[in-house]
Amino acid sequence: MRRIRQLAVSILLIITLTVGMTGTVPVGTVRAAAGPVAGHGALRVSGTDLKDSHGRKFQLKGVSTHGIAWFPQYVNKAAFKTLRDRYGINTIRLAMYTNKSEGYGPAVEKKVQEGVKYATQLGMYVIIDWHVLSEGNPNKHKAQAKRFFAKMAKKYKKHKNVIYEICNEPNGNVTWEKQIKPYAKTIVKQIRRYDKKAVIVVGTPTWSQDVDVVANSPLKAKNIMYALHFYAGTHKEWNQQKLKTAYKKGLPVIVTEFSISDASGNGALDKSSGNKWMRLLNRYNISYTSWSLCNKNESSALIKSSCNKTSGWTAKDLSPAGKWYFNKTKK
Ligand code: IDC
Repeated sequence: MRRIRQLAVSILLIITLTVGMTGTVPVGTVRAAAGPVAGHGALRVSGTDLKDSHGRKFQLKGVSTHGIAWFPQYVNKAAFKTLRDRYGINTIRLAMYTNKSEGYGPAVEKKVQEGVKYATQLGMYVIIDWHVLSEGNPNKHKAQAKRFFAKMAKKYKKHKNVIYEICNEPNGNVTWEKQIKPYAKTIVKQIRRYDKKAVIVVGTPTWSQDVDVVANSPLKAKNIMYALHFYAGTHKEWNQQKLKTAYKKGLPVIVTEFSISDASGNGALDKSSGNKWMRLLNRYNISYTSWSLCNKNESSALIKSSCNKTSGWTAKDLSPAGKWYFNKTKK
């Protein structure tokens, strides 16, 4: 009898230990180390939605760097980890300006690859942003873009977490039909030579505002999303209407850049306009990444200008825009 009781106690002990080891603690640890990509896998576009590998609707909640030539110090693993673990961020957008005068060259291309490496190690999604801005017309650097995206697609074709954004904000005297669509066709074809499935984000006319125009003649390719950018202090109902029109026409839209500052990246914050935008994005399951991860003395910067930390930020290190945004993303 005593033997049996002893045996029962031992079995119970073994069960408890086994459950303890293989159950909650270690699995939780592994999951935390592996990050969102481990749970959601490769993403794809389905109708207006971004979906994960289980076919469930998925939303990127991200942070965009400022130009990585100016603020390379924020492209570090500890920074991305802080954003992931403390603020619920699942995506990093690496903004690489495309003019030599804005730092474009081999050093920033290397920085992009460094950023992709950290994001991958942390199981985060990462957007490689070809940051067309002052040149207006994306065709101006089309040859470089072709070369760059071929290189990236070859390198990252097996990655589940890499997203390509091929022209940040076309602007000036360019239209969807004449300049942007032909450019997009060329670059998409180039990426697809190596990477058949990765999500590709295409910029839209007027600093990536005219998604309603693009909705009338989107590209025929698969896994494409179209960028809508807004700065809530400047862009309000009129721009939201463009989004509503595009969405109702079935265009898959992604907000790869936004802030609650004005369109200059500075000025007063408009939280109430920002809140309206966020409600709309969540209602439509639209992904977003906020401009920008830096401590520049401008109101869209997410870090206080007096804070020089490049990771490990707590609430007191965040700017008012940072506090507003991370309050929404953190779990
Ligand atoms: C801004 C930066 C600012 C920089 C300027 C020019 O916040 O520090 O001096 O670019 O390089 C965009 C652009 C984005 C802009 C941002 C704010 O994609 O590069 O960043 N903005 O003006 N589109 C609309 C607003």
